[in-house]
Amino acid sequence: MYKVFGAKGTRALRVLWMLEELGETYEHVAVPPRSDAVKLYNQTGKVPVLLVDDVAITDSSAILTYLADRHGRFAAPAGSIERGRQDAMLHRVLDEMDAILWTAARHSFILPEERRVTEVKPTCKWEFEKNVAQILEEVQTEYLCGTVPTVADFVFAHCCVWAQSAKFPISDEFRHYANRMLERPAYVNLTSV
Ligand SMILES: N[C@@H](CCC(=O)N[C@@H](CS)C(=O)NCC(=O)O)C(=O)O
Repeated sequence: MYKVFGAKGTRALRVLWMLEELGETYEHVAVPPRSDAVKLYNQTGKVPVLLVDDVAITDSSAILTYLADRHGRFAAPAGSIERGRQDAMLHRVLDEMDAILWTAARHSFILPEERRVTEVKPTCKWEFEKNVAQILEEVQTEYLCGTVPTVADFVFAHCCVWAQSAKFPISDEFRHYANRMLERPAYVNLTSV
């Protein structure tokens, strides 16, 4: 039995989406970051946390990779060259998209006010747009790692949703590419309730 901690408006959405895709049953504990319920399993207070038979796994991409491996979907076999390339793409999306969105968020509402440097945000938007364009120029396949979606596509598409809510620039090409994932029934059903 899986238990997911973290509200839908956080990276926990990635985990809920993967579980929906896999058709696995789970309990959702929609608590905010740093709540006592989260700190019980992750001392940093960060979400998401996945409980697997009462053992906690933290970090959305680690959780997605675990679930994909365990259920044999959305990941190439561990140890294969395809998996090496998939993990490289996942880490590129984390470095070049997720980390930039997170920097902008931290300087908007996470860091103590006196530590925020709001001037960093235009640079974040510029870098994010440049990085996404470069990824899309290189990737000539239906999904980031070929003809079937992988963990990297979940994180990429979620970054598009996040970018939109953070008012980052989104090109037509970016939206079109992310929509291949965001129009999947599992995502549509999850986000329409
Ligand atoms: N790399 C981690 C980042 C987790 C993270 O920073 N989550 C945010 C919510 S989306 C959070 O809990 N922030 C609270 C904080 O940083 O104190 C992941 O992908 O799960």
